[in-house]
Amino acid sequence: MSGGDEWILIDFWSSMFGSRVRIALAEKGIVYERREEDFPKKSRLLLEMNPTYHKIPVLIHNGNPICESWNIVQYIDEVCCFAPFLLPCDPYERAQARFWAHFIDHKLHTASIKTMSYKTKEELGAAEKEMVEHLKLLQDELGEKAYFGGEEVGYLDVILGGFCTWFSIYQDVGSFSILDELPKLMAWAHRCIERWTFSESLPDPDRLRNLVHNFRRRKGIE
Ligand SMILES: N[C@@H](CCC(=O)N[C@@H](CS)C(=O)NCC(=O)O)C(=O)O
Repeated sequence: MSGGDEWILIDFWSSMFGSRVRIALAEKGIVYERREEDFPKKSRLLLEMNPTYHKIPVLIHNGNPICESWNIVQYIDEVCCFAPFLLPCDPYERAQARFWAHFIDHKLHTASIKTMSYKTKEELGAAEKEMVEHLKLLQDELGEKAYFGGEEVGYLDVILGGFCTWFSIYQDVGSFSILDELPKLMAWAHRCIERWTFSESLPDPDRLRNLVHNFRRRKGIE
């Protein structure tokens, strides 16, 4: 990487996946140009740069598109081979970090969608139970550490960090208190949000709350 590199991020403000990339770029101190999508329309640039999935985020580095947030964050860490290092050096710890990132995308994200789109009290109860179970496993993985990366922010902090603003929205839309059930994980989220690299990368909570309620009204569930 050189000082003359060009970084463009195709993004959408509310996205937990886009937030991850914003956090990683901020942690590495990379200046980039942000191109905001106007969903549900999709720009020609997005269709061209992510012809497989047509999804944001896409990071374009010197003209080369990189897709999938978990992959983009790893790419940033590899190309910007200077501190703060996000992925651990130890191969076993790296494997563990990638395992939990996969868990977040496949288990936690699915439960999150269910929590947003429930129709009946029973569906909400089941979705919340699932969500809390998944988050408890992540809280156990965090243990007594300040961050998943240890004393410093690491890969998993960035990957789960994209969800930080969403935690309050789950509580707002649902009927449970994540704070009471997951005090250590919520303290972690608070620590993250205190960093400018997270707070400036995460969506505004009020705007996000409105978006979720509008989504639920449009779907006829509110
Ligand atoms: N696995 C992808 C998920 C990306 C994703 O779901 N992006 C959403 C926004 S949050 C999107 O582009 N949605 C547009 C669509 O599905 O048409 C990643 O990690 O980047």
